[in-house]
Amino acid sequence: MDTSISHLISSEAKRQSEVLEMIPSENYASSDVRAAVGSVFMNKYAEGQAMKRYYQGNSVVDELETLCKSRALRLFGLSEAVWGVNVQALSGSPANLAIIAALLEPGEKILSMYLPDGGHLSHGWQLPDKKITLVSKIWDITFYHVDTSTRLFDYDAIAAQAREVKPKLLISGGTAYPREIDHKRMSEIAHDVGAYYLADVSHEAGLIAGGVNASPFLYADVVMMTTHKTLRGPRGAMIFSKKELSAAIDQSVFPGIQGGPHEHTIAGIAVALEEAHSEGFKAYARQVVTNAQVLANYFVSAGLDVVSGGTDKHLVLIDLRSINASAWVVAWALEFANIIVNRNTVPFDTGSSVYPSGIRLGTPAITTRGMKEEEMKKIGVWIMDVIHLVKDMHLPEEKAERLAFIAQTKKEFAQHHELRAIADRVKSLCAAFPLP
Ligand code: DSN
Repeated sequence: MDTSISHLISSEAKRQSEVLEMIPSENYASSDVRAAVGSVFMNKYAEGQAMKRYYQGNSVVDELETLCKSRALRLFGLSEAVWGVNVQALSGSPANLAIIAALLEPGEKILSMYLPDGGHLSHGWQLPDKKITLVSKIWDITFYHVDTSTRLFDYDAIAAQAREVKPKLLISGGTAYPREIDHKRMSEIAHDVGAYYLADVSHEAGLIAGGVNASPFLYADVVMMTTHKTLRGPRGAMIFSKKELSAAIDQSVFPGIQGGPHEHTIAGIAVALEEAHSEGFKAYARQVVTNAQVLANYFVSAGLDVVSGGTDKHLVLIDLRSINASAWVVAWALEFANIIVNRNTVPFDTGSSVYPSGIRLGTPAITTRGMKEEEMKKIGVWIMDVIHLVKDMHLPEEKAERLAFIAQTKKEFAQHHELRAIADRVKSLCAAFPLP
């Protein structure tokens, strides 16, 4: 055994068990999922699709991948006659790249959500003077925004923009939009201008599987989801596409952008799909949303600016500008209190991606531990206590001063009595809710 690595694995397991993991895109996969990912399937090359491989020795892998795909279709109630599914994309960003490359010629137009409003990098993020992502270097990207006052999708505005831009692809979904998306309306907007509609439901996949968020499958041409967020599987992705698009998407994944698929991950995805096909998972998905709503309501009542006033999902986005608090300071103070969230851009952010104005937090992982409304109330109070403790601390504007402040603040937080007291309470709560 490599003692250095086994020591690090133990340290990370201890860290995960002693903190409230509240980054909304994270979760705890079951031991069965982890066993499948650590299995002998990692030793096999399996380029191509089942029964059409380039290498010998794939009879068992073929069975595995076929089973995984049929479980994926079953979980979302899809007919094999209408939908195809690809389970080989390594994760969400390569999956989106493969979809776009399959559907569009280079230079064609994409209309997608503006990243700081809650979109995703892989939907073509670029700055006015700099192409940041490969997608933005190859295709012509225009972004839509949320409404300035409600911070919700303004479907009429998106429709008007689509008529003007005439994209070949309309993308919805992202990382920090706390409300349900009207997939019917988005597909109509796309189809009215002759575009495909891609619903990226990476964040809410488990909530859709559990029946608490609306399914996009009646409307979208392609649905992409990662498998490690609310779906609680290993890190990976699945691309569902209308049958007539599936061959092009399969070829775009391999050989278009990837080599051999990670069959050990596909084994883990197959296990997660079976776990999600259960009454227990439906109850989990309901509790994820209930827990997030308890937290959102508490933060609203405590005077915070919860973006959109609440949540329909697993995530809560808080704009800290209304209380003039620094998201960097709050996120780090929370970490020293054993509560892990991420600092995040908010709609119409005046900060930057490194120093944005909000924090994003979510309930998938703590709900997997079995925490419910009662625990959410305690957690909400602890988070507010931390915010009150540090809300008057601000990052200096000037770079050298800022770096000195960051180093000094982390040292202070490590010794901070009140933060340590909250961290102890968090650890006790976590001890009562062991990891799967
Ligand atoms: N990084 C993921 C998230 O946190 O939402 C999306 O890719």
